[in-house]
Amino acid sequence: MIVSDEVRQAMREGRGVVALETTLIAHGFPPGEGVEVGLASERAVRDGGSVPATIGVLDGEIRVGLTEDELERFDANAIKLGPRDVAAAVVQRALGATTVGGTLVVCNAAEIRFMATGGLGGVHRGWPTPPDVSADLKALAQTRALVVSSGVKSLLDVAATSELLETLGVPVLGWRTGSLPLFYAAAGGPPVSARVETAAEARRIAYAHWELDGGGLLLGRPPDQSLDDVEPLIEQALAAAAAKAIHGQSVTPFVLSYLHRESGGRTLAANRDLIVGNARLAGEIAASDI
Ligand code: PSU
Ligand code: MN
Repeated sequence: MIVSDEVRQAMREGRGVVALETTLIAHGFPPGEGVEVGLASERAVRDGGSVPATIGVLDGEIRVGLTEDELERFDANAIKLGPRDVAAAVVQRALGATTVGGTLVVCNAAEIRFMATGGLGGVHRGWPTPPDVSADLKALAQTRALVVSSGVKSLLDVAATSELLETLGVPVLGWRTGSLPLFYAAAGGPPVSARVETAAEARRIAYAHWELDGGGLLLGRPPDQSLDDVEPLIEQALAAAAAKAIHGQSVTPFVLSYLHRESGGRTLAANRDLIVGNARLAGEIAASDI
């Protein structure tokens, strides 16, 4: 694992460090736009007072903290790396973009305690056909990290995912809300386990959970601009994926790009804005005083 000088120094000085993933850069947006979102997220972490640590696998190494040139290499050719895929990508020198789960296993090794993303993976609709549950959930349960997201991606079965998070003992915090955000939409999700009002409060809950030997926590931040009419389009996108027999790791990228296209770019703008907002909040939490 290679930790950049900046991230290494920030950790030595006890500054806030926020991990960012590369799957959304490589597979969450049209070519070129993912990199812009990644760079904007890094700036947002800095605006929040912390240092960004974007994570991926490059040239046979796990990298924690990337330069702009390095970040630009994470295009659609990158393999999507969940927790089980990182080791093989390193040994086989693949270009690998880490998912939330893949990023969290690296956070565990690097002792990074905060991360931001757009939406967590979870239980796919229709379970057990397909029997598809994102490895993000197990990785989150096992890693001492607080992940800021706009809830769980709403192309999933959000209610089932929320139940599974409870079973796994993952605290689900709501950022100034009592319900888990629905990714594009702010309201209507299942209840959170605790509502928080300030960055310092979120941080204190995370550290109190870790003192009890707990693992990861999810903090759901509602999107600033709620898109409340996307559900019919999500159903269309899932039907299109099924008709094309798309399954496994390809489902999420297919559905996101379908929505971006068919919504005339509205979901794309919403997705970008919520990711950047989550990065900013994670930066504030990581930098806040206990
Ligand atoms: N958030 C976004 N866009 C994304 C993702 C999150 O706004 O593309 C990615 C994350 O990397 C997450 C992955 O871990 O989607 C979930 O993929 P799957 O459903 O295959 O586990
Ligand atoms: Mn899956």
